[in-house]
Amino acid sequence: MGSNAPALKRSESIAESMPEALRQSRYHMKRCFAKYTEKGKRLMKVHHLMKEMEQVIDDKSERTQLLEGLLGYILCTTQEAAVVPPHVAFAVRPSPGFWEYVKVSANDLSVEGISSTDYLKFKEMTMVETWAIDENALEIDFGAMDFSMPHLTLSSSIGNGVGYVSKFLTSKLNNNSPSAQSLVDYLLSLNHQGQNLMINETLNTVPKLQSALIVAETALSSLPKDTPFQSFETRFKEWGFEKGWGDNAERVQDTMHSLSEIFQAPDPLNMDRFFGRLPVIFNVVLLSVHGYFGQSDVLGLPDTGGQVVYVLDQVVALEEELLLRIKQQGLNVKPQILVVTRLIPDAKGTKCNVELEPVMNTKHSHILRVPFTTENGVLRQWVSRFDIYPYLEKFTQDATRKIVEIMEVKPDLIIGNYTDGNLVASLMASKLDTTLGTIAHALEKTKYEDSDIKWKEFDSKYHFSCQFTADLIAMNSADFIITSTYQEIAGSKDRVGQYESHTAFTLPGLHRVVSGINVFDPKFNIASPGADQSVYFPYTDKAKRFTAFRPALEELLFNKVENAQHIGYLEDRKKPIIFSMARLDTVKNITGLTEWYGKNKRLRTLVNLVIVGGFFDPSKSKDREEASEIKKMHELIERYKLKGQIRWIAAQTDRKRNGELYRFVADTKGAFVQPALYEAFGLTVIEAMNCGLPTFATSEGGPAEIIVDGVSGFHVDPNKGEESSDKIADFFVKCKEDNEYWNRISIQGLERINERYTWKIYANKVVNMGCIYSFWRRLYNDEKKAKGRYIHTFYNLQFNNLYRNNDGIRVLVKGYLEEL
Ligand code: UDP
Ligand code: LCN
Repeated sequence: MGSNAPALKRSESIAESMPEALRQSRYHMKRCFAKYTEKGKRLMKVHHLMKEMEQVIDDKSERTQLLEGLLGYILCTTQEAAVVPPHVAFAVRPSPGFWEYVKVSANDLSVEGISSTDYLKFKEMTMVETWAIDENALEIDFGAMDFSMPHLTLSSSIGNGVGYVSKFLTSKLNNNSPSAQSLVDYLLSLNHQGQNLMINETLNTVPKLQSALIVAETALSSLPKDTPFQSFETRFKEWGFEKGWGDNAERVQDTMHSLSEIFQAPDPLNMDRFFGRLPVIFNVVLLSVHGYFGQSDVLGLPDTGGQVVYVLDQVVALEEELLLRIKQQGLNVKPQILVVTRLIPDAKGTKCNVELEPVMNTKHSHILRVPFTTENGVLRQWVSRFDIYPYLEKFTQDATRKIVEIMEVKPDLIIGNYTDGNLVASLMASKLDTTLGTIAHALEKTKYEDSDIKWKEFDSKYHFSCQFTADLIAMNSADFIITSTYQEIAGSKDRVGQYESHTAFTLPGLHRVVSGINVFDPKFNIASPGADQSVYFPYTDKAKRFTAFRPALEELLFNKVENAQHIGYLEDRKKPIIFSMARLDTVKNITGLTEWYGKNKRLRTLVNLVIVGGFFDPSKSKDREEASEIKKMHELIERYKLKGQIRWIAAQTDRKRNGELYRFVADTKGAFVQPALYEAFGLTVIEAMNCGLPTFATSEGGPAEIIVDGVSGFHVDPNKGEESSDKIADFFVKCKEDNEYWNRISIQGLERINERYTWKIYANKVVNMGCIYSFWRRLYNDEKKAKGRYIHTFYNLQFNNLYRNNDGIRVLVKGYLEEL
């Protein structure tokens, strides 16, 4: 479709504009629809639609003309079509988050707008007709519970939830509205271990609080700015003000003024400012259940990747932010953060069998490990994240007890990570009535084509029936959702977002989700992670560099011996290195990169290839995908005779040494390549960029947003190997021609990181979320309760049965128990 293709008129729906578009090319369209329907029922993707159209309209200029018109636009924005002759039902996505469904009759080309429910039924008809026509098929409709909560309306606003909640609060809290009293009640409820904060009962109405604020502000204006709160604490308490407003006269006055402004005429700026200063969060629980969760020697173990890095860095950043805020609030309180994970007795030499462990680089944060138990006792070994569901309910109960015992109060904020952590977090937050944030890292649904409609094909391996259901429960329970990038929520112009794919989908035989999540819900926020800048810093920071690792890195990269640590060798060590590091999952496409390199003679002449990931004996891998990727790596090294140009190094667990490894590669004027078939975010991308290493990263997923192509790095299309490997080769040719080119990309990568991808920016955003959504959930308490009851029913009647009756899981659980 040309860029000047006529878009829909704003006022027109697809259902309204399509008949005219079809009429204009009626002859061709009749033939086209006859072709679409001639094979009977089936599901078609946009490339199928295009291909068959090409077969029907063989004149290229006629085809181009058609594709440049409205019809081309409609076809290009179609995500899929369900063919049930004589009809073809289209799911059209004109822009991120917006969907429209229409059915077209192949007989007379009549067009009718249909609901998402009807579209899903069409889709089911192509596979499981009995379910599609079953009048009692279970339909899940979370949207039915959204009675009054405001929603965004523009695709471009998606992901800026906090900003819009401030705006919505502004209109809701205008003078004399009952919501202004809700704010007073909320302030009255703030306390730390039973001690009031901000105000006490003396100021229990808007007028009383407003007058007291005027008196207090006048008193404060006569004090030196740095007068400590303690000097006027007693007088303020008599007026009804408690601790929490600030640590000195200036800050207290500033906070009070923001509140006075809100009462007078609310505006988003003061709203943001005031909520950001409230003493709401002291005790935080972060749930990250699966994998080996430890601070050393765990990375690269099955199911143990970026999530662990993310959560550990997150704790450090959150604790720093809480300590800063608590000081500024004038309080003398210790924050507590507990990272809750599972205790694995067979810890494989890691500390995953230790119950309580302080988190490094923090003062008050711990990892708490709680074992999985069944009626047979404690489960000793690691369990894949795909098989984990049967253990989670009991784990939630045990962990909740333990958390309250250790914290001695209930947490103020619970944040879940990934499906299992999010499910546990939802159950826990509902039990404790605590504000809930969730983080997906990567939702699995979009990783596999048609994973919903064909769920049965995947279920024995992945148990997606459990996973997608758990994800729905968590995302609907959450008060706010933290995402790493926009694309995670709503995708891009052409690609459906991970959350967006849960808007309407169907698991035939289980349930039809007619409204699963609304990406325009202001609960969605983008807060991208950073990389630990004490570990990942520019290669040019000579004084900071961990030079002690040099000899070991020399050995790791250049020693010609093959051993359990490395295989292959680098004949010409003067060449720059292209480097990649990842778990050996299929989706990481490390084998793809190896093949691109193997096939591209020019690239092979220019650079060496270094891969870090997995290990070398497939028979020793317990992970289903890892074993096959290991085998494939060996085959590729043989097939393309890569020895002499490739070094394959086993998974590395020492972060500091890895930091130095990225810098070592930068010293060779090399590059980092992240070739994943799909990557949710991609921590390695920002680690490399932090080290000043020019980075080529996949155009599929988060990295496409992190890097501005050609400026702060480059995008590579994982599905176009030749084009991608040529792009990398072109870069190295250009570096030879222009001495400054490599440096420019390196510096621009660093600039991009410091503007957007740091933990400081992240922690500030997340604590603000905790503060503002704690009030937001109260304001919409009735709605929240109704949804809570619906979720409770769904969990008990559907989810619980799913994992109990899931044959695949039953066999696995039996297997685990027999090993005991
Ligand atoms: N990593 C590592 N050793 C390895 C492979 C990966 O230390 O052998 C680290 C890597 O530096 C990064 C994380 O594991 O911090 C991987 O995160 P990413 O977001 O790239 O991918 P994920 O594994 O979470 O899918
Ligand atoms: C999981 C993933 O797949 C990565 O893309 C992320 O970077 C990582 O988690 C941390 O969020």
